[in-house]
Amino acid sequence: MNEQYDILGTMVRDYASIYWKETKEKTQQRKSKQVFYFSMEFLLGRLLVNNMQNLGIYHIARDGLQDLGINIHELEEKETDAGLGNGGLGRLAACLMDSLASCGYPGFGVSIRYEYGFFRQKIVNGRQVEVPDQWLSLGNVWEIRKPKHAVEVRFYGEIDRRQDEHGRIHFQLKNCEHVRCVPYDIPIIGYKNKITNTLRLWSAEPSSENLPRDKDFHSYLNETRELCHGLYPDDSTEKGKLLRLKQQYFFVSATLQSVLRNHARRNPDFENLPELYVFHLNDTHPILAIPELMRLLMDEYLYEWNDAWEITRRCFAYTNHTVMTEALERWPINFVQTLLPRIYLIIEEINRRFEKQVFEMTGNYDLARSMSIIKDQMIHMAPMAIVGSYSVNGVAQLHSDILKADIFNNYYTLFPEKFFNVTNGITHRRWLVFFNRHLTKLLTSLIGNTFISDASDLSKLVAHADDPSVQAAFLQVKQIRKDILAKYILAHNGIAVDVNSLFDVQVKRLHSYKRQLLNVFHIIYQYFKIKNEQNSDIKRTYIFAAKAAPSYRFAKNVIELINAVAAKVNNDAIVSKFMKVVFIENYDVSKAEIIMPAADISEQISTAGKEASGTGNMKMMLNGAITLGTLDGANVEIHELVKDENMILFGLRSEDVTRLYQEHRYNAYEIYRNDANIRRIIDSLKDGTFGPESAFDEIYNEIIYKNDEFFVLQDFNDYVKAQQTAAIWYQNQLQWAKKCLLNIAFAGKFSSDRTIRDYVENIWQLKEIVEYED
Ligand code: 4GP
Repeated sequence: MNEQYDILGTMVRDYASIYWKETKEKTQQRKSKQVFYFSMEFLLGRLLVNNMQNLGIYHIARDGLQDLGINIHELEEKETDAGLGNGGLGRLAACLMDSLASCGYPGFGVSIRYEYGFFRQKIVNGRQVEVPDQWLSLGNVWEIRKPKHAVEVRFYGEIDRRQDEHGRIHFQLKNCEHVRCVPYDIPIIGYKNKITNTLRLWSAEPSSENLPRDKDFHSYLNETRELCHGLYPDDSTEKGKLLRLKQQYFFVSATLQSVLRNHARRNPDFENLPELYVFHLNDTHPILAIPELMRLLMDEYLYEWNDAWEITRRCFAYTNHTVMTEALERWPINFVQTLLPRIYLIIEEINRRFEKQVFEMTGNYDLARSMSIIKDQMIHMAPMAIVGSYSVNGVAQLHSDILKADIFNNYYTLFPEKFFNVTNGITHRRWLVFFNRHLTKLLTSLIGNTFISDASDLSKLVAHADDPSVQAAFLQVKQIRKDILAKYILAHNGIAVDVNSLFDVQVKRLHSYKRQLLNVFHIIYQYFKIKNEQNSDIKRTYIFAAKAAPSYRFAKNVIELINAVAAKVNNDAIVSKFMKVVFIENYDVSKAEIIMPAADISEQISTAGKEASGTGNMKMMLNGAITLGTLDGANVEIHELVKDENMILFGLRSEDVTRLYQEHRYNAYEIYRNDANIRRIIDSLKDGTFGPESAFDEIYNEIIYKNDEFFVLQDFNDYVKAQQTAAIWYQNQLQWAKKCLLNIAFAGKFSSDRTIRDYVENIWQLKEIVEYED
């Protein structure tokens, strides 16, 4: 079966390679501007179905295989997820690549060919255990190794300064470590438009140019191999941190060297670089690309500082994905000095000139210092991104507004023209058309199939939302999808869930600001209530899936709590008649493809102002779920479209949260003391209801002693009310279906095709290279 999958995959890849070559040729001939999307993460998931569908050969292949007695779905299951990402940021990168090609724009995604993807999660005795994700162990049919395009990247060493006869100083690295970077290219196939772009993943190999320095030969080999071992090596240690910095420089240097080498072959100089390329930085991880481009232009191609800077700052654009301060990257100066001595000098000079510029603009020395890239012995990556880019954007309107008003306010005040918003999106082809064919069939029977290439046509569904027969048909489709998920749950969790119950779904990374805890507290509340009343308004199935960062203890404790509550609820003879709790192990793209279509309620309950955008909210909306959420991230834009009648809002607004933080008036203990329901829930963490008495201390302490940083208790009662509203709405099934249909109808905005067009028009300025022929 694996062999059959390999053969099919290879055939599909070879079929796509004709368009791959043509796309490259067209781009060269027309001198089309291209985007290079630099990202440490691409959470691709599986590619077989997506690629065959985009090439328009899925049905032919399916029928052909059937004639040979082969079930295509069984082959599909043989593919391993490419999990080269942690969460939202990585999945967004994958969706954007799909839409870039599907909208007919040329470009590359660039990253690292990690040998191990994000860890696989196992739940053992209710706890998360991490095991390696050996996604390459059976090979990867989609990649092509391109040794001819290899480049050398250099680390460590000393700087040699030499003055030429014109007085110009030349910098050269000597005694450095060489690593050979070999690209593996993966085709990114556009939807039925004959465009195929490239995802280029760089892999590190020992270099024959390397001369032993202070390291022995074997340490050099080991360190080189280690470089691409895994996604985000553990950076709780010095060694881990250094490795991560090395990874960041490794792939940006390799990419820029190869771009410039290619450019130099076809152009007399680099003045036109910004007309031909935009280098997009997916968060700050690839930010060393800015000083690296300066280095290449000055040291290799002999540009003066000012000319090199003029080219550089017109090439880069940067997206921020989070306001959480712990995620804003900073590197100790000595790390960068040691690992990348020349790059450090360039960063220092960028900073010196930037501070001077701010001082000249404002006359305020303190301000200039506070905005500095280098402070407190650290290099601050976000300021460097802002200084070196012509564009800075957030990923939903509220988030972009917060960047301007809050964390990047000083920069915005001085350089307002750099700031943009581009609301995230998801590829609606993967997330609806290919993986929810039941719903797609219903939609095409009602509104035709133009929405597949133009998601705004989903709005045609508004005209059908009032029709009871359409509502009934929708409910039937939902039932089928819930049935598929229920079977999965039975097979993997051994829990029988009722497909007539409300499927209440929270699937995303586990983080305290996303407040899975609020959801669990409500479940505990329901548990006590049902135990007491021996009855319930409706039946519910609470579904969770989430990975916690391996070193994030609180998050792991929440997973443990979810599983402990699940065990209690599911084994209670009375309560389990009305509710079930399920934690689905190892959340990844393939799991999401089963879960999203089955959701009735989409839980988007982060503390307002903290979730940059969210994209799971868009996936569930598109599949006909109702959002129950705070006014945060892209929820705000969902609400603007579907209004109060079709979404359940609750909780603090972002401005309330800011005020609470500023005024230091919040007192979680007071809420605990004065509210009997809340007290009972919190006490249950300690009194042995869900496990040994100290099992959930981490959570208890967070709420009571650390004053509940994310306002779980503050929002609790409003959340309970929101859940009651959901129950009331759910009881009228046809009205419920109408709301779901309207959600689908308004989801067109959240296609990543729209996101790509926003980037293209407002930031990248690319031109389509496609003439649609179908
Ligand atoms: C995530 C944000 O948390 C999420 O709100 C957003 O939708 C997503 O990026 C894509 O923009 N951030 C990350 C991260 O995944 O690693 O910072």
